[in-house]
Amino acid sequence: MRTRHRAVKLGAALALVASAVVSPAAFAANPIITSYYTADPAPLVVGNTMYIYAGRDEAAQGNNNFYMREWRVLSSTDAANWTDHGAKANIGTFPWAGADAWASEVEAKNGKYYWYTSVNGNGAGWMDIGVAVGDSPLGPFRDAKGGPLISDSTPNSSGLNIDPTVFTDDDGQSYIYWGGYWGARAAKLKSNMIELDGPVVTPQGLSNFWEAPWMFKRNGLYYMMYAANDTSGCVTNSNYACQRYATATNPMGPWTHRGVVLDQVSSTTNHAGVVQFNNQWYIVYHNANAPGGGNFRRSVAVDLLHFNSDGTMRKVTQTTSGPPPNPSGPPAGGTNLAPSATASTSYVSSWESLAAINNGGVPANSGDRANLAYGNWPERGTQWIEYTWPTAQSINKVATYWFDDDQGIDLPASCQVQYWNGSAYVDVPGQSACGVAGNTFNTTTFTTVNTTRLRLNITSKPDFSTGVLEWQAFQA
Ligand code: FUB
Repeated sequence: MRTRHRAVKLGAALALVASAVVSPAAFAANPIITSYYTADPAPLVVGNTMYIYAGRDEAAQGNNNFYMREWRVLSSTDAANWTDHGAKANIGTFPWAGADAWASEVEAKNGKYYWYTSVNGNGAGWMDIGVAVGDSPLGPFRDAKGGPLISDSTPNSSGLNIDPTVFTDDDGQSYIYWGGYWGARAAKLKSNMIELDGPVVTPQGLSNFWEAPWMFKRNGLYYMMYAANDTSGCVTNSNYACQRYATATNPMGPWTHRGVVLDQVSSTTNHAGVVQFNNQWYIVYHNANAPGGGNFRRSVAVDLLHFNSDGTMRKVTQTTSGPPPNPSGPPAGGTNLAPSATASTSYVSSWESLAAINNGGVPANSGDRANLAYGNWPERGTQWIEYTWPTAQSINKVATYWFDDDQGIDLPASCQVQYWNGSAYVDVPGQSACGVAGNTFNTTTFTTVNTTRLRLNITSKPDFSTGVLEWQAFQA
């Protein structure tokens, strides 16, 4: 980032329109997309889908300055083939900002998606951290606060307020970490996700921190990965950067430095994120490897990440092939008996389709109608869907992906799995919680039943109807 110069402010009235629809395209190599330049990737897993939120490098060839005006989204269900969803936020998303759509990260919380961004506000100082919010991983996103979450006027803020990474611990407490120019910072977030909760602290132990922190947790241990640019084992020339990492037993540190996980890349900046997806760990980063690429024309790459048995990270092998396809399967394996069943229901809206529930679709999120949707609007209260097989089946698990159209259909208040015992419908025995989370398969296990008919009772929230994108039933 030493070569970074302040970009020309474009003015708050900049008329940038985030793309509403972009033709999807598939990619299966590194960089994962070469039709334009992408940088500062932040992965997020929702259900069976990995999303990557990335800035777009628009600098002309030979221009040694960042020119970045929008943030884009890509997604994959196998971490190898990627769909481009276009720009889902841009400088115009933040009316108080004017330029420099730098590194960002999305955090899921409270059923919403909070997009923390580095952006050049029009106030005093240079870079600020803003936050946008949306109801799905693909938005639409709107400014959540009406001003920066963090700016130069935030007490004890970083010398450069960029590169937010947000982490939510198992107890529900969220934290934000950020910083550049060697100044790492951390703070708690209030549960509304748009206010700091308490003082900004300076984390201890992040040796040679330069910028681009990324926080995650694995097996009870906290990991902070970050860009460093020292020449003591990191880079050959301090215009470049590597990714070092540290671990801690508390999300606020103190941190113990563990070493380099990603060597210098072909671009001067080095910005990465780590995520677990379909039982495999991945690192998502950028380099200058696309045709015509450079330090201000970067491109996102994905590679496998491995841990040693003591929890330390192995150094990443940077590839041009990318990882092998790792498709989503059913939640915990087993044979899904749903496609061989006949489906019936208490009610289906005439424009929706009961066939949705057992057509084998893998929804990207709860609003994804790509493989049809079952909905029972305007019915309320308890409705049911049911499977019938010509012969008895042994079943001990179901998985439900709820439909939520953000209109009359919402996630249910509760649900209950029942089976036909030969004379009546009764609750399946030993039933685990019947989950009602959006954007994921909700798995319910129970003691094996032998039956020709299985039913899902769905109880709506007041004033809403309910819907299902996929209902799987597994052979015991
Ligand atoms: O893309 C602009 C800046 O370069 C990011 O905010 C830094 O992390 C570095 O990648």
